[in-house]
Amino acid sequence: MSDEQAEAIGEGLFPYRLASVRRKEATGLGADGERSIGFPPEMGAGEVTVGDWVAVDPEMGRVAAILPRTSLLSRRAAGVEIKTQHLAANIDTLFITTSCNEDFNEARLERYLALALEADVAPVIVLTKPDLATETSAESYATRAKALSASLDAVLTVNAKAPDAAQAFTPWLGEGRTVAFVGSSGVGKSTLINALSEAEQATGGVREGDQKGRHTTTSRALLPLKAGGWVMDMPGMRELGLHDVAQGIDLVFADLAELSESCRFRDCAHEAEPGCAVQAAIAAGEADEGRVARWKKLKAEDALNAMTMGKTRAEARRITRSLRKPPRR
Ligand SMILES: Nc1nc2c(ncn2[C@@H]2O[C@H](COP(=O)(O)OP(=O)(O)OP(=O)(O)O)[C@@H](O)[C@H]2O)c(=O)[nH]1
Ligand SMILES: [Mg+2]
Ligand SMILES: [Zn+2]
Repeated sequence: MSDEQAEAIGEGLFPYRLASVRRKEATGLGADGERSIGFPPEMGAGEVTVGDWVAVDPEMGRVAAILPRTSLLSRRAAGVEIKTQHLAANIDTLFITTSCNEDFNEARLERYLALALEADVAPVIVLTKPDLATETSAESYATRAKALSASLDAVLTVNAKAPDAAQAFTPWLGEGRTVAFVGSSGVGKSTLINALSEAEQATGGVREGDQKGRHTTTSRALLPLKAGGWVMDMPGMRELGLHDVAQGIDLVFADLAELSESCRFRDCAHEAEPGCAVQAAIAAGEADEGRVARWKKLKAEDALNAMTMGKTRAEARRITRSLRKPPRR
């Protein structure tokens, strides 16, 4: 717990860390061990998330306050309506996990990077299953991963089933630290967590044809580590919807964002405008065309989401106003 969190616990209340959250109740870990914690009527389960520190009223057994967060990872919830879903709170390091096979996808990794950097969480890319790739290709995956962003904390290549799998992670673990694993189903998140924590999270096989996982982990869970600190397991995500991550995108592509400040036009789309510094860098071989294309696509998606969100709010205001108006006679 941070000092700020400790100071925010009110009189007569006790701190618990949420290890799992369901619709009507959560499981909290505190000084007296594990307990079930309810929500007050005015609070929805969506307001708290796994990893949250909460102050609990011991008699009511309910959340009295959510303690200030050091970080909050959120994504766009699935569905046509634009809503956010909190994924995890108080995470220090995000281990973005992918395997040395068809799962490796630059555009998807960049989305995870934007998610982490937007929330001020240090991103590390973890490449699993090097033992199933030929040695040269495992290395080339690492090279591609390192080229994604200067904001990456590290790129690790780890055989999750090897007896020394946990060792690579020690720099990010320890008392007071919280790490989380994200990535597609079947890449080895739970296998790694079992290696780190002596937990027994279920792990599952992958499909023969395309190596896709079977969604073995079905809910988020926070596990305390024996050596101190915490690790969070997450279900594999089919896709990561982003929302409100303009800053995160600028941090992933900091070099391109900086470059674009030298474009002649402030609103340069980096297509065929005269004086475009980004196109000039591509022509000079200093910027990768594919990466620039992915940057533009991600920015466009974020801008569109922000616009749609604005519209939805305006629409909601209009409806609210019309409801308040007295009916005309
Ligand atoms: N050979 C090899 N197999 C691995 C490695 N990492 C994971 N596996 C295997 O891949 C399968 C899937 O691993 P899980 O740990 O269940 O994957 P997960 O990411 O937790 O998947 P979900 O819970 O579905 O999101 C299991 O059969 C693991 O034993 C690795 O580095 N090398
Ligand atoms: Mg799992
Ligand atoms: Zn430009």
